[in-house]
Parts: sequence; structure tokens; C-alpha cells
Amino acid sequence: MTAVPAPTPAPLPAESDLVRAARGLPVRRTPVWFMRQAGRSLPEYRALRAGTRMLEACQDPDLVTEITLQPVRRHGVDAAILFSDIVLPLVVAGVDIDIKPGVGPVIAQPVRTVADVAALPPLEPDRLDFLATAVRRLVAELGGTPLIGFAGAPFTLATYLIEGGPSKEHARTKAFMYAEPEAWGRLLDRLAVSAATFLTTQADAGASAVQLFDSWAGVLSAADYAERVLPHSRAVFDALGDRDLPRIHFGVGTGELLPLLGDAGADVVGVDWRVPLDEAARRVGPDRSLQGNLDPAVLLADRASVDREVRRVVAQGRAARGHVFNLGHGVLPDTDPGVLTAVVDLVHELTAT
Ligand code: 1CP
Repeated sequence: MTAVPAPTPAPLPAESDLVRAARGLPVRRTPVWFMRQAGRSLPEYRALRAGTRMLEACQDPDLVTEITLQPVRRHGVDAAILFSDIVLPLVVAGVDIDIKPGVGPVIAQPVRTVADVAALPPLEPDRLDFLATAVRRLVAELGGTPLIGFAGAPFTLATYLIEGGPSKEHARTKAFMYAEPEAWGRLLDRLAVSAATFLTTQADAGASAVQLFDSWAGVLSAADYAERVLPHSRAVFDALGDRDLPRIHFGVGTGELLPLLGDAGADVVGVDWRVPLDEAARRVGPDRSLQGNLDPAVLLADRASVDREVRRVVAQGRAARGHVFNLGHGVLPDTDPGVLTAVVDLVHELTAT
């Protein structure tokens, strides 16, 4: 009789390539996941979401679990990201927000005065049971695949509250920041507390890493970011205390802010497509890993271009302490899901040790 070798047990999420790359440890192969991998380009997502409003879906543990798992099953990505939205902590706290299809978050009564800031309701942790339930279920389903928890950073959330919805210039936000520095500080303090509550809930329910999305921070100068925003983002990371999970910090157009995003308390700095990863590695220094940075628009081009650009990102990522392959921003809705799967396979093939 031939001895059957015992099956290799699935590694724990804490030993996954995602967590190892985030800490700058050697990996089996470069881990890959995609921002907005859940709920963008997948037909199975559209089918499941049909008839349910976005913000309801985010608070239904069954839907959250299933939608979060869809891209993991389909693409074989190295991490799941919780299906949720950055405005959810505000919604749960009772702020009147709707996510309008094709638009994004829209706020019924934008924050425009000092009194509006004072009137913002706090987020009560006991209203996040649905979140803890979804995370616990996911962790059980995912086995060795890590779950990334996330929250919106105080600045990016403030842009939605002040502008009343999506915006390009964020001019009202900046005007409020300059004109009402004290109320600005209080607003960002409050947003930091609710982001921290949202993140620690996910961490305590078993998430293996967290990402703070400061998507629109790139509209600020480095000086303004450092003085008026960074301390609040740092407060979110600090609230995680000694919880042993990597912290990822991401924004778009943040080439000038990359070292500061690291200083705010990140193990991994997310980079968009504007700065090559070897240059980004120089900017963040040897103590942090990088995540990124394929231009999401490349995925709409021909396969030869996709192949060439993936190879370039992988090669430039070798300059970083550790590299988590990702896009430079979220998956575009028109992306062919088959191309995403092909990218996962190519990155794995190029980096297998
Ligand atoms: O896989 C995933 O990442 C899905 C989970 C997820 C995440 C991480 C969603 C679902 N939203 C987010 C984060 C998020 N939401 C960010 C940070 C990431 C980024 O920069 O892309 C931001 C800025 C938002 C705000 C938001 N929510 C927008 C952008 C609007 C703008 O200002 O341009 C939009 C369009 C939404 C709605 C939304 N969020 C998520 C989904 C699936 C949708 C679409 C909902 C629908 O079609 O009804």
C-alpha cells in the first residue's frame, strides 16, 4: 500500500501572502486583489443585488457575505474585501444619506455650518451587530484567505458631507477647512471616531488587515494634508492599538503625499498609476510596503497591453519592501471579469518562487 501524504493544511490568514507582503516578509508569490472587486463588473453581483438598495444590501449579513465571496471564487484573488461603503458608518449613525445608482452618496442636509457639525449624530457601536455577524461568517467561509476590513478616512468622508455628494474640485470642503478651522477639526475628530469604531468592529470580528480609504486626499497640498488632515487619520490607525493586523492607507493623486500617508500609521501605502512603484518605494522609504498600481483603464485595452503593463508593475514593485498587486484605483464597471482573472493568473505566474 502506498502511503497517502497528509493534505497540506490551508495556511492561516495571518500567514497569507497578503499579510506577509504587507509586513515585508518573503512570500510564495505576489498577492493580488482589486479595489472595488466586489460589486462592480460581476454579473452574479448584479443578479444578487437586483431589487435591493445599496445601503440595505450593506446591512444584510447574508448579502454582504455572498457578495464579498463572489470575486474570491471567480478570480482566485488573495484577499477578500468586505462589501460595504465608506458612508455606512454615517448612515448607521442616522445621517440622511442615499447612494444613488450611477452617482454615489448623496446627503440630504449637507454640513455647511459650525452648528451642522455639532448636530452630527455619533455612531453607537451596538448598532454594528450586522457588521460583526457578516465578518465572522466571512472569516469562517474564507479559510486561509484573508478578509480586508475598511473604512473611509475623515477627510474623504468630510468631502461628501460638505459638498452634499460626489464632487471634482472639493472647493466647498477646502473653503470650510480654511474658514472654520476649529469646526473643521471637530468634524474630522468625529469622523475619525466613527471610522475607528467601524474598523475595530471588523478587526475584532476577525478581519486580517484593514484599509483606510482617503480617496480624495490628493486634492490637498502636502502642507495642508500634514497639518489639517493627517492627525485625524493617524487617530483612526491609533485606535486599532496593538491589534496585530496590517494597515493599508490609500488615496488617488497622492504622489506628493506618499510619505505622509505612511507616517499616518500605515504598513502599506496604496499608490495610484501616476507614480511608478520604484519611485513610490523611494518616496515611502524602506519601512513600508506598497500596494498598486495598474491603471484600471488598461484593463479595457487589448490583451497584449494588459500583459505588458502587468509585467511592468510587477517588475517595478520589486523595488518595494513588499508588494501587494492591485489597481491604482477601483475596477471600472465596464471591465471584462475574464481580464481580472487573467491578471491574477499572470501575477501569480510571474512571481511564483
Ligand atoms: O470590492 C469592493 O471594494 C466593494 C466594496 C466598496 C468599497 C471598498 C464599495 C461598494 N464602496 C467602497 C468604498 C468607497 N465608496 C470609496 C473608496 C474607494 C474608491 O475611491 O473607489 C468611495 C470614494 C466611495 C463612495 C462611493 N460609493 C462612490 C464614489 C462616488 C464619487 O465620489 O465619485 C460610489 C459610486 C458609491 C456607491 C457604491 N459603493 C459600492 C458599490 C458597489 C457602489 C455602487 C452602488 C450602486 O450601483 O447602487
